[in-house]
Amino acid sequence: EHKFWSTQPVPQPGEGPPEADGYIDPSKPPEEVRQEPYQLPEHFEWSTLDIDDPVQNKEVYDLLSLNYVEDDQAAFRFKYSGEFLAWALKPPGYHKEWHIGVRVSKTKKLVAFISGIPMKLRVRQNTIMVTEINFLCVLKKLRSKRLAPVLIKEVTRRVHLKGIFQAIYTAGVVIPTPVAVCRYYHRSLNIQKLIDTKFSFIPRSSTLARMIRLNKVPENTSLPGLRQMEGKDVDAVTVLFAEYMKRFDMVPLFNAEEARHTFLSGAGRGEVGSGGTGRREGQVTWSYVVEDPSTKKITDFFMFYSLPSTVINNLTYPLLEAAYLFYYATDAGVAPADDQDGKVKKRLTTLIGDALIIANNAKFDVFNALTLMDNAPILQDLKFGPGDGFLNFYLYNWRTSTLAGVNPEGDRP
Ligand code: YNC
Ligand code: MG
Repeated sequence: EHKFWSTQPVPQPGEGPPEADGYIDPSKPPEEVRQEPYQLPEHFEWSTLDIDDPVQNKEVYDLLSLNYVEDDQAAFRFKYSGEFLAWALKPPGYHKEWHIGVRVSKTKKLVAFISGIPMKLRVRQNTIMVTEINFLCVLKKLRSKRLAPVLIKEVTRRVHLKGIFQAIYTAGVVIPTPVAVCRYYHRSLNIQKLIDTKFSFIPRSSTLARMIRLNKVPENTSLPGLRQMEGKDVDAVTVLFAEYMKRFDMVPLFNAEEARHTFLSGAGRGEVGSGGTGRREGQVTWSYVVEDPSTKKITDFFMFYSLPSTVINNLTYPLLEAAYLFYYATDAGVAPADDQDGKVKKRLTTLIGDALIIANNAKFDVFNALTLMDNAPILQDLKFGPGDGFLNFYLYNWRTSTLAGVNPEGDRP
């Protein structure tokens, strides 16, 4: 079935839940790690990409723009910006050796890519150093030639050389073996455009006018003390986030420096932006805090990021502007993740409702979220609808039982 994945240290089909959490293969001392790069097919060569170099950044951008993830109907394709790539690939302590390309030896054309970044991850009660693998991409013309396994083995080797033996990654495809499955939900903002690009359809029982009315978003945010996050908020947000994330079973652990990078991406770092309307050129993240007007305490935080998709074969609308809900935290939520009095749900509905208003004012067409963290219970009230997309979460060389409670409504159709 899985010629490659059956050889890898991942839970195999039919294994059942493990007796205890832990690694599959033990770590190796550096001298036992393979020192030579894996062999590529003839006429191809390895190339380490420098994402800070505008020329190389553009090469990755171009490869992904034309060849990265599409939906099942091949109607939309993710279009990560160069700024997004710089943000995603260069957290504090990143290794440039983990930004791996494959080039045609003769022409030097970039034809494949895979990346890893370091991250501290808590999985239930264990904290492990992992690499987060992302942006695996092979030129369309070179598909189904078993190049992907070579890229995966090479990144694994380079990660092992740095003393890391576990990884986290997500994919739309199902391979051995997801640790969690989430469903994409979508909140329509620009109805007219979503219909014209066939992202959404008018149900038989509705009309365009009715859909526009139902999805109307207020002009002004509702929470007193809501403002853009700034550099001076980093320490408070780092603590708020760490406390809130104790509710969940698989979470990244950020120190203040990592939080600053993740929450205030390059473009917005330490700057005060445009006050939530409009957007700055190349802006990747939108991060906001609630500062209690009387105590001056930071009580809440949220962020979303900009990830447009190419609308394939649409000349009127070449780009769908999508905002993705990313991290958030509120002091209404503490561990464990129960919410018997509905306090968290209530607070988050207001908080993320304000995120929708900011995204709408910034002219995003749609606001996307996954069924993870505390999202699922608030999606319906905020008029999100289920999409066709699912996202599978994977751990490499780490066993734990399937994460529960992540996916209450996420059954595959
Ligand atoms: C995938 N997305 O099953 P078997 S997500 C992992 N993730 O192996 P070939 C994948 N494996 O089943 P193609 C995968 N897609 O025979 C396919 N595979 O065991 C497996 N698409 O290789 C597949 N980007 O080269 C099969 O396939 C084998 O030419 C087949 O290339 C695949 O970034 C791909 O969706 C995805 O560019 C490169 O289709 C290509 O089709 C493509 O013949 C569009 O490969 C873009 C796209 C994937 C986005 C992502 C996360 C990747 C995670 C990789 C696994 C990391 C493991 C941990 C490593 C570090 C460990 C440490 C320490
Ligand atoms: Mg291939």
